[in-house]
Amino acid sequence: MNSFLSLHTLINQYKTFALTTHVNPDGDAIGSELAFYLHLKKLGKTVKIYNTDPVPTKYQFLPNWENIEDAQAAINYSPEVLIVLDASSRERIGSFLNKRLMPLNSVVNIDHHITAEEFGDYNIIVPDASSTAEIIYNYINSTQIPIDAECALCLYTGIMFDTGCFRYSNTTPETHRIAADLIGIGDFAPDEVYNRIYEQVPLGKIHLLGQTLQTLELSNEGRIAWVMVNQSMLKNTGTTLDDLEGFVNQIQAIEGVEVAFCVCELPDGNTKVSLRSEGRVDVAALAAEFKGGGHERASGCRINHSPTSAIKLLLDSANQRIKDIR
Ligand SMILES: [Mn+2]
Repeated sequence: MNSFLSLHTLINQYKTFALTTHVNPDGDAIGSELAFYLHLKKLGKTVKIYNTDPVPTKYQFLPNWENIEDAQAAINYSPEVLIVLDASSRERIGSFLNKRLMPLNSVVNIDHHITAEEFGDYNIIVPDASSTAEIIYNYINSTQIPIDAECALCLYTGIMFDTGCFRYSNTTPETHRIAADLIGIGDFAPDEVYNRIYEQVPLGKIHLLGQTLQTLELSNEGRIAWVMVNQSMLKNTGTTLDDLEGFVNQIQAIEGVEVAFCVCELPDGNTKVSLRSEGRVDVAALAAEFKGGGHERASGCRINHSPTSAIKLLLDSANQRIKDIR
């Protein structure tokens, strides 16, 4: 693992570090940041974490989450190395952090997204890894520093989240071996982590899900399914875009559905799209048509049209792709 060796050398060379991740950080983003933070602290480094968006409440059980600072706080800190985790592209860390932290002497980019851009001076991109947390597990294990109980909890959370609780196709025997090792090291119960991530659903989100399911439509003899969320639904349930997490999976779970998408109207009238595939249609390629990205089975994009027009465009592409596989 040459890239691990060069990262190790780089970390030994410098004293001051900043960590960041993508906007709307998820379990893998936060877990990976906190695990790397703990690792660097153990080495006696000065480490700060700056995120564009706040830590979602459900991750506020992870050790040191309160040390994650708002992007604006980076104005007072000039670290030697910036480590970007799970971000896919430099734009996804947010514009302020891009201007403030990117022009440093060393940028390390660690990611598992198949569409990840090599924007760093050092890029460790492992598309076979289930999550960024899995890459960090392997990295820390390649050093002489042991993974401790707190670090194990952060990494386990990242892996659990990005594999949808070991359900998605990115789950490998290696993922399970790593998870088993982390459970052995940590002093957490896996079902408690599950409860934290999946069973703290705000009531408003359930109301939003109810309204969203009312919009369900199917096409192509039930092979394509979609739902549509507008701004007034978010307003009347007191929810935000983040609360849409998981909705598209419910639609994809319908018997016979090959491609599912959830379109949401943005405040500017444009549309945010989440896509899922049963496995035969590559929705990363579909999202790429609209400059989006992700995985073959789970992707997303933004379309500069109203939701209704966006649905037409998505249907055209999905119908064509289904024709191609048949
Ligand atoms: Mn990830």
